[in-house]
Amino acid sequence: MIERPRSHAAFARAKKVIPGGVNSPARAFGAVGGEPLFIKKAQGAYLWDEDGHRYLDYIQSWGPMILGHAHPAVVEAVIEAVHAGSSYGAPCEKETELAEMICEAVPSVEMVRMVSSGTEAAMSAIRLARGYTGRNVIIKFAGCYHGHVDALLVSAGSSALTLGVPSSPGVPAGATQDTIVLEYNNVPALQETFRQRGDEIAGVMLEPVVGNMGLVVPSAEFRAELRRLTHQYGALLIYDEVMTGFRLSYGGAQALLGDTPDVSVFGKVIGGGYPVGAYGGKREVMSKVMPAGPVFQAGTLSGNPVAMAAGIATLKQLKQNPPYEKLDRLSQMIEQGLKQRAEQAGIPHQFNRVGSMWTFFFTATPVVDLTSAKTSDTKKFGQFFWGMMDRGVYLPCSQFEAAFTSAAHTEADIQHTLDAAQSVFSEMIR
Ligand code: KE4
Repeated sequence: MIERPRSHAAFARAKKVIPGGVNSPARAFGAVGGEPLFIKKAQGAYLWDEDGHRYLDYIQSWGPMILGHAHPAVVEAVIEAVHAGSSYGAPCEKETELAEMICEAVPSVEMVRMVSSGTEAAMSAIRLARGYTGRNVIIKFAGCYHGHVDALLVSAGSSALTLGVPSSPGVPAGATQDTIVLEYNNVPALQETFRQRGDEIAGVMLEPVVGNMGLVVPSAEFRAELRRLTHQYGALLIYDEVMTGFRLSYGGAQALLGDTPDVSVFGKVIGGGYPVGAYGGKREVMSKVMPAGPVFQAGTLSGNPVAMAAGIATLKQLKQNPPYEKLDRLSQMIEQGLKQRAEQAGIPHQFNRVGSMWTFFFTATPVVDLTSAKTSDTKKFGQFFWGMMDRGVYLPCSQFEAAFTSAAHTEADIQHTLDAAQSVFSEMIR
């Protein structure tokens, strides 16, 4: 493993004043061993660490940087905005402009409320579902992650799963007593739950394409039953598009799949790397949100003009120069190249992908839910992760995360990625 003395020193310093030396456990490298790299700068498809090493970036801040880092249009918009002040505590037109862009892009969304993170958006969507229906029970799916919301931090994916702590200390039983956790893609379990408790269910929340147990695709039957049963029993269908929104298509996963949820949750891409989350849906539902309706939700920096400027600039780029065909083509090159090299090396694997979100699983078992995802050899993943890192390719630091291709990646970058993987696979089977 390459020595990285400056990151090592930075980590030691950080651990003295920040729990675990990081501001989010997902970055702690707990799942792959070793120490996190401290990043000095990012540009386009690349990250540079404090020791001056350059990496091809497939984590992209866990999804927001679809255009690549420090895109000139976003930088320019943010600089212009910041000179006009960074937060007013009063409404400004930029909030309306981004809301209009989201509503125009996502037909199921007629109104939207801005917040400052995906967690805040998911938490608020749950409260709205409960306030709108007058019911308490929420269904979520094992392996899906919706931020660190007490009610949903049960069998969560992402770092909670990675750290082997599917439900966290500090979450009181009262906060999760109304949360039912089912297996993703398990249609009979969904049907039985609605049969037994349908009139208690306020909402069903899911990642419409999952990133947080590694990439997992919903079956058409699962999606159809979700929509049919929620309609039949008067529960809200909530698509958490924090990761997939404006990433899998300009209209998100729901546009790609042809689905119409009642409420959608957004984050990541709509902030262009700045703190933005949002939840939106039908006018009739969203009109319940205060001050239009009685369901309380508020936030000091919600819709602040600088983050709005970054989101608007990002969505303008995505609308004017849609990268989705390129993202799919480059990601398909990765898929075909990695599968071919793994087969040649005799390494059991699965490769799941939708557009520019993908995961290479070290398992021979098709990955369709959390149980099958967890058949993956996480030790092998750690070897792969560090082998690729030492060859200048920065992958998500967990087997149970999705990797992201950006519009800044080039075919040469993909070729470098495949050459590195070939070298690592050869090392792994020696
Ligand atoms: P944030 O609160 O981190 O902005 O969003 C929470 C969230 C909600 N829904 C989905 C589908 C998400 O993927 C996320 C956050 N994703 C993780 C990585 N898988 C963020 C990384 C981190 O927590 O540091």
